[in-house]
Amino acid sequence: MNKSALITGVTGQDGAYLAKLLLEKGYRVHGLVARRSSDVRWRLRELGIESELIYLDGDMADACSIQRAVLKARPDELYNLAAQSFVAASWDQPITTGIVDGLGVTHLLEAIRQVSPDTRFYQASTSEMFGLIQAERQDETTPFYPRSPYGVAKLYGHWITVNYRESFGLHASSGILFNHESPLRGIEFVTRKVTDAVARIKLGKQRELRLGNIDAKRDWGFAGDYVEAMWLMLQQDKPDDYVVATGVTTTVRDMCRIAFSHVGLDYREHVVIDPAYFRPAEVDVLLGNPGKAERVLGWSPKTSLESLIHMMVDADLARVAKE
Ligand code: GDR
Repeated sequence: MNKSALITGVTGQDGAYLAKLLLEKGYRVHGLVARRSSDVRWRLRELGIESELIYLDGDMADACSIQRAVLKARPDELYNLAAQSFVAASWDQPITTGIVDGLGVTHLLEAIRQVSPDTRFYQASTSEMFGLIQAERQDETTPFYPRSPYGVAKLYGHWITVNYRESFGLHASSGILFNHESPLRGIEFVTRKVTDAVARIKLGKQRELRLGNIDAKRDWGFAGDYVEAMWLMLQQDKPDDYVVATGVTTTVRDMCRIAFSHVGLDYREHVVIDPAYFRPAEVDVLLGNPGKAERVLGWSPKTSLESLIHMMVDADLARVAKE
């Protein structure tokens, strides 16, 4: 009998890549989808897997719908990738962010505890939990000091996962993932905003690109590599928490330079600094140490930032040219 998986947030970037990986491994893949009017399945279509998933209606804010989905899917593995994941928006919607990204995790853990205690659980934790805490390289022992309602909500999700593991013996693991990008990244995030603009400027459809704090430093990896680490965590005998990162940090400015120069442009001629994109509180530097994931999971990142950004610019050039 094939293994069964349930992915919340299956229509997001990571959900789409993870669904593809699990289908390739022979899993029956269920995806939790909230009812929305707009087309949310475009990523699954781009990966050619839209018709291969089993869709279950459910909303992270609604415990009943979560329990029903867990009962229906009876998953061997449940991956919680659902979130209000845009940091900047979390100041505009702090309550929704808290309910979905924080309490929503408890809805899932309770459903597992009550109706499916053998289900293994993955929680999408984040480097945003480190926030203000700078370390030479942030790892599983680095303290947390989140800097946004998003980071605060995710910290609750992280600790409730640890707590249910310790309280009830659930096989529950957290991946503390640093920024991870791809051609399927939402346009609101800075890498994709830049690569889309590079394509539009190159093709004469846009002139300038307005950005906020381009001195922020991020440890950026490829989402396709990172979903493998999620799967590996749930294959271990013991649940645990792991940092997933590249161990290299780059400024937004240098990421722009890489993207623009890929098509022979100079970012300084197009990027305009706009205070509207500055955040009420910023995380200045993120740099992770993936040593534990390398040692225990045998995982390491395969894609450099240069090849990631080139992949994204090329995909956006093709997409914009077709518009
Ligand atoms: P982040 O990603 O907040 O790190 O969270 P994002 O790409 O939004 O920002 C990265 C950095 O770029 C700066 N920046 C801008 N950001 C955006 N979005 N738009 C701009 O115009 C802009 N100009 C400068 C930001 O200030 C920031 O410093 C991502 C999300 O995927 C989270 O869900 C996830 O948990 C973390 O990564 C790890």
